[in-house]
Amino acid sequence: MSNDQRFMALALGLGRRGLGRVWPNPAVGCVIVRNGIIVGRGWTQPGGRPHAETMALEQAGAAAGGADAFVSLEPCAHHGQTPPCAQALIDAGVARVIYATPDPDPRVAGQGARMLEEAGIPVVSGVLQDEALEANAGFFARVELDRPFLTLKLASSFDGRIATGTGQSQWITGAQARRHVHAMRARHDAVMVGGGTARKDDPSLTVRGLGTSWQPVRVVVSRRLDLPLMGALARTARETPVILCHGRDADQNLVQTWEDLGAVLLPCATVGAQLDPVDIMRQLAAHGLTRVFCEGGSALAASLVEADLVDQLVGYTAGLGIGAEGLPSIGALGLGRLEQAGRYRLVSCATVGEDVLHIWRRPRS
Ligand code: AOF
Ligand code: ZN
Repeated sequence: MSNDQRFMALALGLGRRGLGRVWPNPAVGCVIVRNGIIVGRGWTQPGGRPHAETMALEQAGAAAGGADAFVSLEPCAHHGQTPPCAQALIDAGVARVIYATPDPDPRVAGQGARMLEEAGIPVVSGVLQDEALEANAGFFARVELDRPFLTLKLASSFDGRIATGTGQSQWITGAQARRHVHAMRARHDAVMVGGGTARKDDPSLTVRGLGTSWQPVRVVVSRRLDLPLMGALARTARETPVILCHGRDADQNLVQTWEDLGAVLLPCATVGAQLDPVDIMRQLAAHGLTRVFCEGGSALAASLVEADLVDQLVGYTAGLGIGAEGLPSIGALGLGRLEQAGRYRLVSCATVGEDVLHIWRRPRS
């Protein structure tokens, strides 16, 4: 690893601290290095501002003059609540800017690099680019694909069931796996479930037990909005945002009731009797979400897998068999042949307590 790569790896690590709490913005990291010594570190702050460079430059103060700035994304060129980061780097008198990957946001898209070059500052792009694309896969998906990066989590028995035939699901996986799920939730902008799960489990979908106060948004997909009005989500919609993706044909009284409870309502298109999963994702991206963590149930999981919208599978598998009368983790897909099933590639496999954690990625060309 070169020195540039080493410092970029640090910037990337700092950037990842923001994951789940900077949407609609990317989670960027920045280190300012003078004579081989780090004089400033920054990362995108909760809510997406201040940007990473602002924080790092502030920390570096006058030491930024003549220093190298490593940023995990091309510095921005547009005027937001503060002047562009490219301008801030110029004003600070940095000697060189090294960034991992260009910013696809049309307000930046190469213009950050151009501003720096026009000011006579040497710019290096593409250092640890793959890692940067991975770290901000959510932001890139939102800007380039009009949808969030989607992870589907399945906590199931050895035979892929998420409940017994009588509906008992608590608990298939152990306490450590469930704690791991909370850590996963914390790194996503939103946790999403289908209406069936919201009705049956009355989940709160919050992050608990990790000493963090930031919460992901809760998303429920329910065409008819037939969700418990006295449930945990309804009770807490004012404290922690609840987004309801519903059909345009949902009962207007229910739409009003949920608005009064403090939920955000996103009307979505339907295909046949179902909500269109592509439109659900488009609406969530338009709302600014970049990383969505779907926790089922089987009908929503099936519609997302069928539409090939799932980028990552996170499986927690427990050592028990529930049998054919149990509820499958993914509902019917109507597959005739194996070639019709999208293949995922194994990324990692580990034990978490008594259970196995396996993570899979859908290769995209
Ligand atoms: C940076 N450093 O830390 C981040 C950047 O709404 P605004 O004004 O905050 O701008 C958001 C855009 O800024 C976002 O779409 C992306 O292009 C860039 N994010 N840029 O130089 C940062 N978070
Ligand atoms: Zn910026």
